[in-house]
Amino acid sequence: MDEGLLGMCVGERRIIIVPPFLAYGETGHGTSVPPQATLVFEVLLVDVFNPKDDLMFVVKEVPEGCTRRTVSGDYIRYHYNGSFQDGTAFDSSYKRNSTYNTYIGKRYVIPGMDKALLGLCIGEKRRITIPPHMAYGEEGVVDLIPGSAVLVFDIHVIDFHNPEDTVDIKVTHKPQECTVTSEADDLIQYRYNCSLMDGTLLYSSDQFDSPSITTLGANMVIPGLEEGLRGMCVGERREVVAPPHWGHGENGAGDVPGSAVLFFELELQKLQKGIPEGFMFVWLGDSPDPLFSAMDLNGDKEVPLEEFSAFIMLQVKEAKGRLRPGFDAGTIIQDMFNNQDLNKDGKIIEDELKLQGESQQVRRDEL
Ligand SMILES: [Ca+2]
Ligand SMILES: [Ca+2]
Repeated sequence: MDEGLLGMCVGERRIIIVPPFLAYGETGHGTSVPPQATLVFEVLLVDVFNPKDDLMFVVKEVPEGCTRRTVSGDYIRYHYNGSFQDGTAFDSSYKRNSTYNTYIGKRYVIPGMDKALLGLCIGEKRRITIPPHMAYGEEGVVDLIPGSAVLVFDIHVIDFHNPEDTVDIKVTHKPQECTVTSEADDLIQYRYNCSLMDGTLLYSSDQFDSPSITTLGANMVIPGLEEGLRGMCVGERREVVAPPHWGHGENGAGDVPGSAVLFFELELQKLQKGIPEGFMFVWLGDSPDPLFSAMDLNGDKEVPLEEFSAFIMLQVKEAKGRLRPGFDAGTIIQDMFNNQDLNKDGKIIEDELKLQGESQQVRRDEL
């Protein structure tokens, strides 16, 4: 039998005829094998390994332009089909409709897989063969993996990142005229596509009827997108890769799976410079002088909230002043009015404006 099994490959079937002198000879064996019996075995080789085997892999697919490969300490998300050497499937991440996620090199997975996950590219597909001493050993796993089984995994790397990663920004188009760039407080309009690293499109500004508008620094978008939108000029395009700790984190959100790396394609369409921290309204040129008579639209020497509001909105409309972008104008104007109406009687008179101006430099700058 020893001889008959040599040189077989997995899946091969053989009839092995063993003469008595190579089997149980003159004595036979128990009640089932009589003396001098020639034995006929039908053999199917299911699984083979050598204790000296290392894991083996075959690269099935590597995306073009792969510049970074997994190292120990990275966090990887991958899909896999697990089978035995005879092709029988025992597990698959696809049937759970969720990637398998793990840190590499921290022994969270079987030793063979921990080693096999090194040196991979995003999008790469490999077939990995792991001998039992690098998998579940002689014990196996009850009801799932027999003892001493060789495991074959077909894996597809969806993405990986390192906890140290920051946002990766690649400028794909820069307009010739690029002097005014986006920064905190600016109100911007932009186009974007947001995808997973395997190319699955999650969100796109083209899906919405209204344009995507945000105030930078106002915590309105995920930090990775915020970072990617900074320092852009109108017309500039970028590709931005945001690791999950700059995105939706371990839990994900909406269609974004937990710990997913996000890929953004961005284009800045409009840029409106914002207002410095601490201000809610600024004059874009010189303020009217004298201010009170400009504010007192009907000339009755007092300015109630309605009149004050009409005055401010007129400045905004004529681009003489700017309210803080991204905030409710009515609320801002009410606050500004309350600051000027020192005696809280619901109207501003000239003396209040003067007093305010003399007592608080900051307030005068505001209005
Ligand atoms: Ca008035
Ligand atoms: Ca008053």
